[in-house]
Amino acid sequence: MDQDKAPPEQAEIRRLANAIRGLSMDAVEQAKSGHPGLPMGMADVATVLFSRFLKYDPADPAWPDRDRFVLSAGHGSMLLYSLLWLTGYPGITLDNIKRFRQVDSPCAGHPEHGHIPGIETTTGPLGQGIANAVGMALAERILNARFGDDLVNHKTYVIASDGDLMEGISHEAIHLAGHLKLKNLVVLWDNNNITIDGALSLSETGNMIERFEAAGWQTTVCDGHSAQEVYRALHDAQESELPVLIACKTVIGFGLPTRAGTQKAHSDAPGAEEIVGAKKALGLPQDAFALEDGVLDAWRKIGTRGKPVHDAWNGRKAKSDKAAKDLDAVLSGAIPAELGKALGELKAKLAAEKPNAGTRRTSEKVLEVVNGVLTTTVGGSADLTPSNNTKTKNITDIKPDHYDGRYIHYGIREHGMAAAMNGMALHGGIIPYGGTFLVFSDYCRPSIRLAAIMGIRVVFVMTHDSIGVGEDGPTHQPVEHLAALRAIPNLTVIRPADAVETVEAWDIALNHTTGPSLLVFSRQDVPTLRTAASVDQNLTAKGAYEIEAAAGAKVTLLATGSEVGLAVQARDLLGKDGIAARVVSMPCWSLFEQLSETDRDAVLGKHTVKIAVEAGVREGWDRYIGPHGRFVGMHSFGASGPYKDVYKHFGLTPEAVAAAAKEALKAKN
Ligand SMILES: Cc1ncc(C[n+]2csc(CCOP(=O)(O)OP(=O)(O)O)c2C)c(N)n1
Repeated sequence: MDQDKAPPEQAEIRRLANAIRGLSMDAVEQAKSGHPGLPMGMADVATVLFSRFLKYDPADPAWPDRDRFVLSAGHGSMLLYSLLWLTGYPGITLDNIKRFRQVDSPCAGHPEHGHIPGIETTTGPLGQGIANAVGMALAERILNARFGDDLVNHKTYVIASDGDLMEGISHEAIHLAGHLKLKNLVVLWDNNNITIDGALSLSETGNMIERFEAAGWQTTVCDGHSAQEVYRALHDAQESELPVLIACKTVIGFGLPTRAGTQKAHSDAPGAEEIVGAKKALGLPQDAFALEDGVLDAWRKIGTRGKPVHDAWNGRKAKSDKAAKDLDAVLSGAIPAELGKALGELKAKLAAEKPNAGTRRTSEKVLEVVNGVLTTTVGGSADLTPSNNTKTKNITDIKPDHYDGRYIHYGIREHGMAAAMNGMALHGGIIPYGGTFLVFSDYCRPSIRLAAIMGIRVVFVMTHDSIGVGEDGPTHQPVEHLAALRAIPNLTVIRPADAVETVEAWDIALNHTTGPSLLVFSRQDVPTLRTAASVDQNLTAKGAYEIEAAAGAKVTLLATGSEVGLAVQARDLLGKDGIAARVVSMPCWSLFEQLSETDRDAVLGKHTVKIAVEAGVREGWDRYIGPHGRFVGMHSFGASGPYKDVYKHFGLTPEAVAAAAKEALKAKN
């Protein structure tokens, strides 16, 4: 944004900022719930940012070249709601603010992406926002490398609190941003020395400035209540070659007569007396939600500042026909039909070749095709690239100052990786996928959960899916993870059984635009079970389907991933004993749940005895196996040893499955 040349007047900024303070106090008081401290403390900083630097146009909140603003400290949500309403964003009214934190209001307790245009990401779990912002800033650099300054050249601004910077995820995010030299990232730290328990000194003695500098950031300090100092700091940040930290010294709850500067300002309704005193001190009208004369007009005018810049961008875009078309295509996130065709061909080829391979290896083959057809996929791994098989030969690395690649070495930063992927997806123009071991999905879980809440397309690649990991032992063998991940609403967890299902899983994940997918791949080799006859449709998309039929079946063996092959062997054993058993592959429970009851019953085999086979814990399986069924799986953590021995050790064998089926049949009859 072409900032105004001269720093703003202190009185002007204070008057505008006090509108935020008044709205925030009143909304929290009305709701008898919320956090007035941060909005009141950071109002001056935010006002300088929104009135002088931030590039945005409320008339088109989705303008792709807008600056992103992330309120990482989501508890201060009234700051964001005030700014969005004051500057004239659609989708928010004063009535909405009056109903802050009520179920019918888009002004939720913490900012929720999708509720109001201008909420770039859902925040609340501290540390996530700043880590999302790293992904947004990186996405900008990647698209900038492709489309140039004329079409893509914006910044990502973050307001982060002490809590954001104390959370471990911030370490990963800060170092990743520093390493990648994300010069378009600016963090405004609300340096107020207060957390919920009291003074920051209760729990922190580190030097934040030195910490950021050690990670490769440019840093500066300012008085967060001085318009000139905040202006100067933001002005200097514009030309930085490094990511920038601006430490803004502020008073939490600025303006509250007795609570300002104390932890009492952090949350809770200030109370009538405190509000009366604050409004007097700040020169605000006493009536609830009333603004000083002319302030709303002044804010609305500020909200139009971006229009000429936006118009100029539109003009440049109109001139560059081909690039503009490409940019639109990339930003649309659409998957060309060509990909479906290419994946179909790969499926047929794999069904014919019948590889005996870990699904992680097949996944690499799929990605080779995907990355060849799409230009929007950006892969990565948390330092497990050769194990996760996430890097294909046709893409190159993204490096500091070189953002024209499509692969990110995230380092050993699972949490930061997952949050950055969310940020890239939110930014738009990129379909992020990234890998680690399934057991370390625990380290990504908070971000996976947020991706699911936001309903964004992110593909989490989780290899080494079970005790099949073998020698690395129980620390590396997931057992409860599938159940725990399946418990996250709106997360599509797919554990393919073979090469064909692996292709289908990727097809589903890439085309699924309303939520994240998590693909679970085996380390160890698995046979190809699907035949050429069944590759013309995506059976994985049904969630579960009969992979081996049996006339007059008495038993249904339900299995996922590498255990489908095991179930097929058990079926053969049962057949030898004259017991007809069918096998159902269940790669994705949540998709299966979307089938009609009749279809589900047909797949499960209504009148058969059901045996579930999965190298994970039992949680969840009972709903499919019913009271007469059996579960063959894990009842404890795993053990270190060659994987075939480990399977045997825990009774995950075709013989054990066949025995369980016989026992269940006997008990039923
Ligand atoms: C991951 C996570 N842990 C805990 C909380 C609960 N919580 C909300 S704000 C906060 C800390 C408040 O201190 P600070 O971040 O400095 O914010 P301020 O008091 O300055 O508004 C905590 C612990 C949270 N939102 N997220």
